[in-house]
Amino acid sequence: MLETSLPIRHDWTSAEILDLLHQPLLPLVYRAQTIHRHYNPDADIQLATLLSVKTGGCPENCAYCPQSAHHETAVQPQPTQTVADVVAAAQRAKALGATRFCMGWAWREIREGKAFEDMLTMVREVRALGLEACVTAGMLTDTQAERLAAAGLTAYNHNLDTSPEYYNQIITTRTYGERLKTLDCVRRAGITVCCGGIIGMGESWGDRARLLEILATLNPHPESVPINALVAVAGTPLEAQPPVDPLDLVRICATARILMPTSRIRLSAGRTQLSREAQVLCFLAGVNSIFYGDTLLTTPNPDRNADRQLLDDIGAIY
Ligand code: SAM
Ligand code: DTB
Ligand code: SF4
Repeated sequence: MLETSLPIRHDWTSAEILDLLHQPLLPLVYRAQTIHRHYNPDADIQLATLLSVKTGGCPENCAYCPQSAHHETAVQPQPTQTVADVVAAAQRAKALGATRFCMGWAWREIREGKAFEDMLTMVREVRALGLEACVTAGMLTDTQAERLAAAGLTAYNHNLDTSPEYYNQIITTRTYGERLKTLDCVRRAGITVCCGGIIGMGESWGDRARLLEILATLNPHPESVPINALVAVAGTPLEAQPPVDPLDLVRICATARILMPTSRIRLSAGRTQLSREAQVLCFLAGVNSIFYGDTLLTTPNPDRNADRQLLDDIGAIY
């Protein structure tokens, strides 16, 4: 039977996923593209713009993150951005063609108070512009998730980052279980889930398969799956990690597309290290979103004009 006529699966095993990851590249990409075109016939590429609302000084010790207070990096803690500044940034992003606006807070968890009330206002204002709104701000409670849902939040980003087995090599200030619990709160509140990981932190192919297994056995699948290539930032414990082989990234994107046919697969951090051709291969493998704008949260992203040129050169719908 044609794979595209089978129901979407939530029972993938890591052995099956490893087998996919190890397929010859071209048949793997062909299979991913076939599934992609069946489930997402427009194959449009969503442009999402990121803004760091609260930068640096984070109490968590994520080994990859330039914003952790545990690492000495060039990122200095900044005052939290005001509602007016955030709304102005969202207006600019919209005028430049983004349809989703993602706001980040370098927090372990959301706390009650003015900062949270401001976050709710930012969400309402971004939605009022007709943009999708996404927030990433660490752990949250059921009540906070419900309030974000009531403000109109489209998605909450909370990444699992890597496999449960490799997790404590990367972060020790929180557990994988806490991450999953937060995702559950988000889901229960009716907010869509944005959850993915980072490739290139020294993890094995087995770890990559396990991360994909956890994502692909969530039911429903996360609506949005960011695939980040590590940005090795000076001063972080992972500063000396070698860059990911772009073809490995293509394999991971293709496998994510096969496992989660209707999710937006987002080629996220690390695009400055990728050639145009490598990015096009990722699109062929089923990637259908990128971060659009000159910075991610604190690190560079490709130039806006270069991204538009690339999308125009391949005739992409965006
Ligand atoms: N503090 C919140 C949290 O960790 O959930 C939200 C902000 S945090 C910066 C959002 C995500 O950015 C992380 O989960 C991680 O996947 C990604 N990220 C952070 N630093 C990165 C880096 N150097 N390279 C690639 N991805 C990174
Ligand atoms: C995601 O998975 N990647 C984005 C977004 N979600 C919040 C963040 C990437 C951050 C890269 C490092 C930085 O710029 O600080
Ligand atoms: Fe803090 Fe998030 Fe960075 Fe971890 S990834 S240090 S939780 S901002």
